Amino acid sequence: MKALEGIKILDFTHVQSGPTCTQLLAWFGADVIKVERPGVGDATRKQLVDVPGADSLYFTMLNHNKRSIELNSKNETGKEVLTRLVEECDVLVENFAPGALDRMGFSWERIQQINPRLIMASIKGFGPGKYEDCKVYENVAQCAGGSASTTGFLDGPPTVTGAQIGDSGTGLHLALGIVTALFQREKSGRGQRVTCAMQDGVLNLARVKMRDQQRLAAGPLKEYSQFGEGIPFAEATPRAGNDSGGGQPGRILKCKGWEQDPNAYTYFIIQAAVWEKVCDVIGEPEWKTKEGYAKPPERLDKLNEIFDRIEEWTMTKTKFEVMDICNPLDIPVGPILSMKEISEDEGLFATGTMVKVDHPERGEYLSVGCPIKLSDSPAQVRRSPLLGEHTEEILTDVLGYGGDDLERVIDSGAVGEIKRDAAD
Ligand code: CAO
Repeated sequence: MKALEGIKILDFTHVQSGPTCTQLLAWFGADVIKVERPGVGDATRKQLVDVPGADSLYFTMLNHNKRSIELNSKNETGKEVLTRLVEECDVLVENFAPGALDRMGFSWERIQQINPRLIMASIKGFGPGKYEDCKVYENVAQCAGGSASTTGFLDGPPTVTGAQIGDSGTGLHLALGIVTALFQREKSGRGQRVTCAMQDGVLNLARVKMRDQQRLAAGPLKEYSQFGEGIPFAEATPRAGNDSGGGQPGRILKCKGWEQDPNAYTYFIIQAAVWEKVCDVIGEPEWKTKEGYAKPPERLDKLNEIFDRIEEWTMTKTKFEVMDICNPLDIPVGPILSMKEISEDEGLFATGTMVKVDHPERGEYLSVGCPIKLSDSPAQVRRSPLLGEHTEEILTDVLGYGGDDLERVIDSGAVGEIKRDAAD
């Protein structure tokens, strides 16, 4: 039995933020019914296409383990079917532009009338306030949530990160809100609204930078490289390059082969507790006791010199050799792994974090599996559905349509063309 078995999700999500959330719920065993516009579907199906005619990786990697029903929610019969879905499902998840669901005639008030046990979960770009009506994408959220202003180098512009903290990060937050609301419903019997704004989700992940904003009032942030370099702090948390956020000096350093390989680098942290081991490893044993080097505060104005010396050593080793040498000594290091290296990492395939999935249109492709492991409910990654692949099965098995009634719905044009031979 899967953890969320028996829970039905009306998945009205699209693009990335919402689908990330419902994909997690599907991996945990919920029956996720993805509602898509007839003949069109989630826009990502046709975005960044690599195999002509097939659903894109953008779509297939965000919609595993779901079923797809085509449904025009603005058509009268479509509204009837949607109402039936609201009656049958436990959770509705959506990330439409603000007001879109109301315009369809499915406001929160209306949904509560139809099914008071339903949990309605929404992602919007901003919470209530002056920006609440804005449409928002990933990088807008990274900027508005404070991440971009604190990412990058001091002498460069604000920078966005490759990790999709606005979209996937908010999807993750919303999933927690949904299972929490399901837990409360066990006791209260009532559904509730769950909302998560992308700005808020990013800010939550940038929490330590808000910590630093307040610490600035008490003086300069000594663990930032700029302190040791004698560069004054301004009013806001600055960009900290590759400094580590936890107060221990850290940098990204070149390793053997860096001239050809853009990822031949390692992260290297000089934790106070292992300073002596670092000195031995790099061949500077006298730094263990030398004045100006022995104690962490004394080293702050020498970090460039120290890391240059460590880099001289790391450049004689591959990033994996650095890891092999430093790890047994508890010196925290981390190789900069490329997506290519990760895509070939057998260990990640063994744990299901990376998976190979078969797809009728595109053949075998790689995907990232479920990063959260439940011992009693292991995730089995199944391919994403083709557009409308399960329309008939959902109308009959979930909603109980049959006979003439089913034909009426199909003939109304509300559910697109029925696919009776969808491939496995
Ligand atoms: N049947 C009929 N109509 C449908 C439908 C269906 N099955 N599914 C969607 N529609 C309609 C919507 O009702 C809406 O119509 P109205 O504009 O008349 O209300 C229309 O399709 C477009 O929906 P949208 O405004 O949500 O889509 P968009 O492409 O214009 O905007 C996005 C996309 C992501 C910017 C916007 O949805 C948004 O801001 N969402 C919230 C924030 C978010 O999740 N952003 C992350 C996106 S991932 O980077």
